[in-house]
Amino acid sequence: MSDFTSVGHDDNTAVMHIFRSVSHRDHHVLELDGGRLVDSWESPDRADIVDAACDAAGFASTTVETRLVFDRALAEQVHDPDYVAFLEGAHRRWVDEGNDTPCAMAFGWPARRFRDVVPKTLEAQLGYYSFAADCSISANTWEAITGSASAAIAAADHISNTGVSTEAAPVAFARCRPPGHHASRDQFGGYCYLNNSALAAQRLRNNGAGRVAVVDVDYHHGNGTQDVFYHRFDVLHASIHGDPAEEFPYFLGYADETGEQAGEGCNRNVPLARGTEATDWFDALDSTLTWASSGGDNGPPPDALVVPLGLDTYVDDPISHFRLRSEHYLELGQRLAEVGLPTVLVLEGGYATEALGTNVVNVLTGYSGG
Ligand code: Q9C
Ligand code: ZN
Repeated sequence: MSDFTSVGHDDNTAVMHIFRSVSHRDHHVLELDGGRLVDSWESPDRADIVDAACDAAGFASTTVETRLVFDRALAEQVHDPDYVAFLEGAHRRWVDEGNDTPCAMAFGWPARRFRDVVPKTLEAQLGYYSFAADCSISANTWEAITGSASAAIAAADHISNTGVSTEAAPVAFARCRPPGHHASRDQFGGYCYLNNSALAAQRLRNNGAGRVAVVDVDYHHGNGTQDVFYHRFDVLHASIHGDPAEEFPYFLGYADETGEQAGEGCNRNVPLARGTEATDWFDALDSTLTWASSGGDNGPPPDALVVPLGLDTYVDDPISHFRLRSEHYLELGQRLAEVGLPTVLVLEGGYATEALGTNVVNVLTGYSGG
């Protein structure tokens, strides 16, 4: 059974284990970008490149079987059950309604002073259950998103079960695709459908962690994860990201969003300007890790850490604008390991495919003391 009793983790020899999602290759969708419908930046190549690089570096891995691991009740703790059902059925309905295009895509959203009422038709529900046109639903999207969620769930179970017998805090890397941190309680967008990192955090809670901290290092604000936990005390959420005044998701991620009700003081945002260099980024990381590992603004320290791991902070990322270089990902891995908590790293963004394998391996290597 799980055991989050804290023990000394002086010996920094964490054994990294990778959990990979199946069925991701058949999820390839279109996005509206620069006024054109193009193949999504979030391509199947990304996961294949990460897998090849991790294999070459010698990390142990497990391929996660969705039907054995996907947990709908868990998904419904994090997401609106009607939203989950919508995702499952959307592409079938798209076809049944006579569409001959491959991707179901929204075109109208509930904007200011519109009503928050679930509409009836598929085309209206596509808008109701999403917030951006960079994200569509193809025939195999449900398979891929449940697979991706399963990788995160299996990684969470792994660190819960590894327990106190090991010398270093247990760690796992969920190689998820598609990513998840933009998916809110009831909206998809930003290439995300089910929130893999939120599922990992909730699973750790269900497995016995008293409190869980989520520290999101993707270039983009983790709006979905923030939304899921915004009123909650048991899961802290922090995100370091491009200032929403100039970057996606544009309408959430400001520093004054600190949580509400029981979650007041349990959310922290660090928006940074386009062009931010590694030194400033690591200053933000250090202060954020200190905040998270001490229990946020109030309450006890967390028992486990979830890191939505985006590699789109890389200097050559084609859609992002921070300036980290490949060697900085070794340092990121080291800093995360120094927190000393049982940790799940969850793959989020990162679109410079030529460097993505190296950058992921560097985080894992840095974490593992290499
Ligand atoms: N013109 C993640 O990194 N769309 N999502 C960009 C470019 C939004 C990124 C469009 C980017 C979403 C998981
Ligand atoms: Zn991102």
